Amino acid sequence: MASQSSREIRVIDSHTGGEPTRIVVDGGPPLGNGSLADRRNRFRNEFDDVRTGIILEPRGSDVLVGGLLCTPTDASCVAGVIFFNNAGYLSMCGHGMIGLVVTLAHMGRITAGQHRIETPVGVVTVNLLDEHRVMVQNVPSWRFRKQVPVQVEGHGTVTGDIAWGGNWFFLVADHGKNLSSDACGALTEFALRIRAALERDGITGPDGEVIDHIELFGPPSNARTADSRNFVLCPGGAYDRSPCGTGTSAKLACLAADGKLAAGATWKQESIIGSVFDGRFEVVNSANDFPDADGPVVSPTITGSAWITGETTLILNPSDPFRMGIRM
Ligand code: PYC
Repeated sequence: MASQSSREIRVIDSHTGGEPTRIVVDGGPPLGNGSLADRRNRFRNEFDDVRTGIILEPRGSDVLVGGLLCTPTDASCVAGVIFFNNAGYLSMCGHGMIGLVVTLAHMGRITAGQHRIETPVGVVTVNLLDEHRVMVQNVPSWRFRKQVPVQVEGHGTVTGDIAWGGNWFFLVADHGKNLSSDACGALTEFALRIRAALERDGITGPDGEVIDHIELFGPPSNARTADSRNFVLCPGGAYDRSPCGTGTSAKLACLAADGKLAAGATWKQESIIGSVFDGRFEVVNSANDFPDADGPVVSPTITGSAWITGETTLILNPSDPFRMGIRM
């Protein structure tokens, strides 16, 4: 039994294509009623220990993505969400959004059909297709730079595209690695070296944004069920078990820019563990809003499935030396 002064946080856990999401449904930090971007800043500046308590061991793990359920400022939205992980705060999270929508349905807050969700980087339209399957219309996605060479320690030169899909990605195909699920340790180490090389060379987004996701591409395990397989390194050093919704959006922007996929056609992106997201895009005519785009700005739609894995009350007892997580 929790002591009187323990903090209790109610969470609902799910996984989307193997990648876990933990939605905080009660007991989160008091962030006020400002914009979601303001509330995310307040979360970061004043309550970051709550993030670490929820997401780090011993209550969480490096793989877990958290989402704080918020009251939206936009009355047309059913909910707001601020995503976070072991390293900090995510602008958007595709697998997490699919997990959130299935969680809202599990809570009885939504039924099948279209809904709007507010995030710190804009409103996202989602469609609950059945109990598990969700379509997410992600934020506008675009390529910033094509085929940027970078010298990777112990490997040589790789070239990658820099693209935004709700987070910043470096997308690499010429790595020469076998994207096999039993090579995740070596792939993680390799992707970390690519990230270090980008940092060393000052390679960033247009306004100096850190490129904190590395995405490696290879052939699918079965050409009948997917178009490509990926390995995605997340900011905190864990790899995405799902095909990564924002990473798939960045990929769609690059395919559109290269004329390799037509608007409306389906791209099946397989993850390193074999789960698949369906991706499609429409071109959005907003070149003025994205003067740095190398290619069309696309509105990506990502479809995947999530399952509820548990409902828990986290207990943060003041006498527990690790109530705010194991922070190293
Ligand atoms: O699905 O967008 C995503 C995502 C980002 C980090 C982990 N998953």
